[in-house]
Amino acid sequence: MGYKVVVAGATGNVGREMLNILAEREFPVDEIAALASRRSIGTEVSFGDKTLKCQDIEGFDFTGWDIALFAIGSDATKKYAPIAASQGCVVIDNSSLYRYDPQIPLVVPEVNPDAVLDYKNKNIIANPNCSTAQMVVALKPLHDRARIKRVVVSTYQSVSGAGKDGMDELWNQTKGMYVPGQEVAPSKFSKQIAFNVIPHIDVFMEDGTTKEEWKMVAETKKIVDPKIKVTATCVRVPVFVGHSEAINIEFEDFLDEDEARDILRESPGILVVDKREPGGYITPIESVGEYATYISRIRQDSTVENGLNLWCVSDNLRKGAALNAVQIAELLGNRVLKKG
Ligand code: 11C
Repeated sequence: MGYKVVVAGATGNVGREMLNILAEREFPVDEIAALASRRSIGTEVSFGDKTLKCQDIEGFDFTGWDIALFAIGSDATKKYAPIAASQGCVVIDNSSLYRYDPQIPLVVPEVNPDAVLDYKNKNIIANPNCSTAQMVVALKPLHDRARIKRVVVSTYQSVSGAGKDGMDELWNQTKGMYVPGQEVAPSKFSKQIAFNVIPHIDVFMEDGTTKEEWKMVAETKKIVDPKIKVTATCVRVPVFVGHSEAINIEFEDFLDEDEARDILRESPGILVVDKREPGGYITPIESVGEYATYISRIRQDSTVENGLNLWCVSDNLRKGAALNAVQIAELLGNRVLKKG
């Protein structure tokens, strides 16, 4: 006996990946419903070798459904998640709406699996931001060994983080560069993204940071340890899928680069690719469609007492969103709901 599973936002980048990953990982599904907004009712989406027709999320009765994976953005989540939760369906939400609510667990299964049990508070579990998810998978085992004091991270984030419109803008703008009269002006992004980089993701905060940068700080504290100080610079780059991060870590205790490499090699969710030669590292295009968070360029930072640098790459639509959500569903299934 399996679960009755809902995927809300099934036509979006993340919703489609949720369906793919549920099928790939053979999540025990008895029945599945793909939900979307009114304009996408009837749109067909794939679930393994099956095709599902999207149903209207408005008015959908979640009673009797076990788990709902939500990828519909904060505004729609605000409307529909409380309905699903109150009808007894556990919501695993990919938006930022509930992440900072102390009552709601924010879970990365490799890092804080026990937090999933707090789902009971509101029948809702939050999925972190993509740039945080991959970083904390790498930080946690190193923190357990040498206690992290401070993290300085610069991100190189793909346009798929901004949804299909972001991907279309990069594609059309790049093509338009070569066709006189077909130039595409910035619309989804604040400046040209083709052949450029933009140091701005999400809205600006009062202190000059962006919300994306603030999320990395707040979410790392909630998931790993509130004592860890994080400072981030988040940058959009002309890459379709795969976020990269240059991470500088300062520890309380000394951690040798070789030991760090061994620890990361043994850690769940991580693949170390770290040869000190041309090509001996991972680039975002190689992470596409994969589950792993890849770590390369592990090296001592001798400019601080106990410092380490590393390069971290992952598929932002997978570990950064859909995969993490499905892993939470698996955790919930194994630890709490126990069917399948
Ligand atoms: C981006 N990280 O790359 C964002 C997308 O809070 O879930 C995901 C935003 C979020 O633009």
